[in-house]
Amino acid sequence: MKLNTAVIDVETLNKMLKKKQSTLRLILGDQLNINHSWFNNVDDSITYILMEIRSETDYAQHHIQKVIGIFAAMQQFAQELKSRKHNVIYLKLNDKNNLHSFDENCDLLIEKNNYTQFEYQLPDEYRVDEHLKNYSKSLKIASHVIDSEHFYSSRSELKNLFEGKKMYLMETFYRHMRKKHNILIVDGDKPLHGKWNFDEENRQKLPKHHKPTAPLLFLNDVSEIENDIKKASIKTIGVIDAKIFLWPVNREQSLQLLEFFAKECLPLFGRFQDAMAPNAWSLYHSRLSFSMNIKLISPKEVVNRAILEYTKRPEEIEYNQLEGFVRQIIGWREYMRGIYWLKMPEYATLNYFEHTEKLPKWFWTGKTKMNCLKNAISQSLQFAYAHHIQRLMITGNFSLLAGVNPNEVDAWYLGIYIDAFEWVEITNTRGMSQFADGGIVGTKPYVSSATYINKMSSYCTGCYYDKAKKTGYKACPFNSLYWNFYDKHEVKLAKNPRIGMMYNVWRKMQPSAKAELLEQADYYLKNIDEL
Ligand code: FAD
Ligand code: DLZ
Ligand code: SF4
Repeated sequence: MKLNTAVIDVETLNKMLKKKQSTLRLILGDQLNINHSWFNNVDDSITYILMEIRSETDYAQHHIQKVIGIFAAMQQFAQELKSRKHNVIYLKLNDKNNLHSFDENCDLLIEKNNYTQFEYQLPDEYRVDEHLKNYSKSLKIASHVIDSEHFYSSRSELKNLFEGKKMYLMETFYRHMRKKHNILIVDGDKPLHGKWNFDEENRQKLPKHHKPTAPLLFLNDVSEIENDIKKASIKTIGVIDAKIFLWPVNREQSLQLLEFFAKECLPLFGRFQDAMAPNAWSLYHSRLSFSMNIKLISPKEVVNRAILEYTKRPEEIEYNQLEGFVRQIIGWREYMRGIYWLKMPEYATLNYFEHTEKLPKWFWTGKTKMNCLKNAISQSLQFAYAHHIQRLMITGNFSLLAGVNPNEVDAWYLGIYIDAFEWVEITNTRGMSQFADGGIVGTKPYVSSATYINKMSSYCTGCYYDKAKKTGYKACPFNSLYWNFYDKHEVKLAKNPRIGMMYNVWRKMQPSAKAELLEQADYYLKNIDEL
């Protein structure tokens, strides 16, 4: 007998067998984008699956508000899809048939419901990307991956832009994005108002009697979700009052927060972007990172809404407020993502200064006499939020000066903030804040003594320590730790043109003064849990 052989794919085989085509589409907890093309048409042969699973609740010790926020948003999103007549399966945390991993749950459903195709959107996190790539390869049915249709740039855009270059300057990337997307551009490729970056007009301290606008908060009752999390004994950090979960959990609330930002906060956003004050936990910041990172709203919507407000109120909103805000989103946010996809997985292992210390215990309680750290940490535990300068120049600055292992620092940041997803957390923490990448993201380490903290905040006024003292009783720890850091890393840093000046000061200091500073730093480092 003569045999004919041919290579055919699974899809063709299914068609030949006249098997009814049906597709399982996986939606991750940070892919809640209702405007994705997946949802343009209702198709009865397609089923969407969302799942609350231990692989995701346990890969970091998350803030309780982060887990609740993601579950609440996932549940609302599933409801929204159902109300639009899509087929949806929602696996809750304590469902008996929940196997707690993306692949095992999908396997079970594929077997039970005979799906002929599996589809997912490009994940934002390397770990999940690898997991789903391998899972797809292992499947006996056809599988497809599609873009998440959220970002301005593709995963490889930054890589392509800097091909053959040694430095990955954010400013270069930002200008490229402005031109490519025609944002705040005139005459084809020129920056509006003659300059690309108006940063030097920002960065002011809050005036003494200035009362910042109160933040818009939501009163979401999430007690049911909190009970589920407690029942499953998931280890979390931080606190929650489950009757008043204040973060947006759906698109409508996210759009309300965007409106509030445009009307109330944008006019002073840039000016007080770097300011810090006790009891004012978000100042004029947008608090839109959570909504954007889980894709309830898109960066385009946010940028366009801010530009519209500026256009409507040119007398009230100075251009530097707008440009500063747009730069954070089309510049920093997209840039960090590009660096992530360029440098992972190696990026997660970088430790330029070879730091090995542990974080002080009070990073989990806020119980320290250092007022700046007490405020930044306490508000993070209370709200799962701190703004950029608190993250960079208070907690990040201290961790770097204290020589903490970047793995420890990353784990803390990945857990504590409601907006923390690895692609944007690790590049900011390990890169920008800890300089563990040796200068890929930043051109110099962000460290400071009390001088900077006092310049940008009123924390020092109420502090146990004395901001002006470098050594001795109640001397501010930042002051000696700062010089200790430069001394310890002279070989790695002295040649950096942005730091050379500091080494001139250090070298000219009296040997006795230097020794006193190093002794003070040594004492503080040995007694770090008591600070
Ligand atoms: P706004 O001040 O209102 O800024 C508007 C938007 O710009 C933000 O929502 C955010 O999407 C974007 N943005 C601003 N700065 C950055 C930046 N450096 N990188 C990326 N996007 C930026 N951001 C996260 O979204 N997730 C994180 O896990 C995260 N971890 C950080 C860790 C450290 C050590 C540092 C220094 C920064 C981190 N950031 C992170 C960046 C930034 O601090 C937050 O995006 C911002 O504080 C979120 O608050 P907001 O929405 O009120 O921001
Ligand atoms: C962060 C998170 C948490 C805590 N829980 C879930 C979950 O139960 N189910 C889910 O689909 N996603 C969750 N996420 C978000 C994922 O970790 C995120 O989708 C990946 O990190 C990819 O970016
Ligand atoms: Fe922070 Fe030092 Fe100021 Fe105290 S004195 S708030 S520790 S910088």
